[in-house]
Amino acid sequence: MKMPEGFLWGGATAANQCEGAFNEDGRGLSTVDVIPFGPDRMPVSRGQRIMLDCEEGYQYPAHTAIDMYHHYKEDIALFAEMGFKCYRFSMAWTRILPNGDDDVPNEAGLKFYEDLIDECLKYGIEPLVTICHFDTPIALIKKYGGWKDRRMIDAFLKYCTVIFTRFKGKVKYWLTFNEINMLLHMPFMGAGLYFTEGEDAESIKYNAAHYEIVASAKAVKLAHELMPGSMVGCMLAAGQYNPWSCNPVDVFAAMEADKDNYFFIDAQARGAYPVWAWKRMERAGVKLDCTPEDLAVMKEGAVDFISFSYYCSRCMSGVPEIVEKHKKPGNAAISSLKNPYLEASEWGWQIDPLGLRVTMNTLYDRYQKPLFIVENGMGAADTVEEDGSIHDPYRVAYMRSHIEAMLAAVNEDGIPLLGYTMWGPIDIVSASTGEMRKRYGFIYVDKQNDGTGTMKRMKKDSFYWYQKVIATNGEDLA
Ligand code: BGP
Repeated sequence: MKMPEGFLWGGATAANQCEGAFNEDGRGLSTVDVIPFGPDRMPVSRGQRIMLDCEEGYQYPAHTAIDMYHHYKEDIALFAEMGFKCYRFSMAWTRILPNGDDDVPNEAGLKFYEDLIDECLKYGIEPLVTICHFDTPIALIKKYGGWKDRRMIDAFLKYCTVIFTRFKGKVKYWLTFNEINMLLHMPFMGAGLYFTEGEDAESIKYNAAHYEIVASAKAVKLAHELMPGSMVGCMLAAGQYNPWSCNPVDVFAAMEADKDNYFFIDAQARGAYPVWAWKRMERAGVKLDCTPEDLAVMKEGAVDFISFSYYCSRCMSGVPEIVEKHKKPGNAAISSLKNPYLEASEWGWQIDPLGLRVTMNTLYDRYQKPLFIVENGMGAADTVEEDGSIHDPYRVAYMRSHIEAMLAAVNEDGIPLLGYTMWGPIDIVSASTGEMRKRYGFIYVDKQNDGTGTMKRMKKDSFYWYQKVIATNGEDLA
């Protein structure tokens, strides 16, 4: 089996996890810059521990990351050597509008992305741009409280107008918000939200979600006006919930858990909230600040394609004792039970390639729009041998089994799929833990958890494997 001609093979990164240079050339401060490494990372990401500036005694991985800001030419050359047809990256909002809503954009920021895009185009690599990947400008959090406030919509549109005008003709594929459903699970990382004593967190989260959904729809409309022929997608942190057993209460619980995530994509793909969403909000006592104009905008701004990340499936039961007993420990951003049928990575992410095929079928049945897998991969610790080689058969095994599932979904189930940009083709900072040790790359970067390292880039065994996969359009996965 192989993929159709023109299939967009490639890799994906996010600005804050690779660029570094957090305060260079006029860049403003963003949420991701103040999310520290260590035990406070999750409380800050969740909006429970308020940190709106860099504090003494903390290490902030995004400040230097892998310094792609200064290495992008070398890195894109390596992507081209692997045969990439597509590179998904995000623009840092505050590199372009340092305060989030400046009237005059920062030319140095725009120039950086222009050079990066030109570098991709030089090799025939199609850029796929995420407009907002976990980075709300701190200045807008101080001004509005982040996406708590409707005025964020205009700020976001201002940013979109600047980048659409500048990059039209060069960038065809765009994504509005990375993993928009993460807003519910990691509200500060997802939308710059934090909560103080006595605040109604549920209402704040759903209203912020609504403002992002409206902003996304307006961005789709604007993109179509300013860049005819452009394609704009939504982006879901996917991974279907399996019922713990065939007990109907488990089946129901799994369906309900899925709805937390479909809430967003249903609205972005269909241009309207599903009926159950209104009931859910009513039950939770959420008063949604939704105007008739918002509903009209949502209708007109439905997305062109559905993109998603897939790392693992999830599992849920409707029986409280089972949930208690089998709940995954630790810091998982999205809750799940431990599925006894599946192996897991060192970080406890369960490996379920068939779940990717299930997810693809479900999403296509639900929306009838082309899909794009924009993240998939395995975080693992690597060892550099004395001769500089890096043997990573575990990574190849994970990728192979998922690409097999993807090939089956396309060839045997007939699902339209635009492309596959695996996550982290080069080692970058982990979003959930802030570690460097959790590596996804085909290219190793000499940067360690404590911030030390030469930043030297080295090819792992998997580099040559992916090169062959792309060269044969997925036919040779050996
Ligand atoms: C997704 C994010 C990415 C990314 C990836 C892997 O949730 O969109 O930014 O990092 O997950 O997660 P982690 O880095 O925590 O291993």
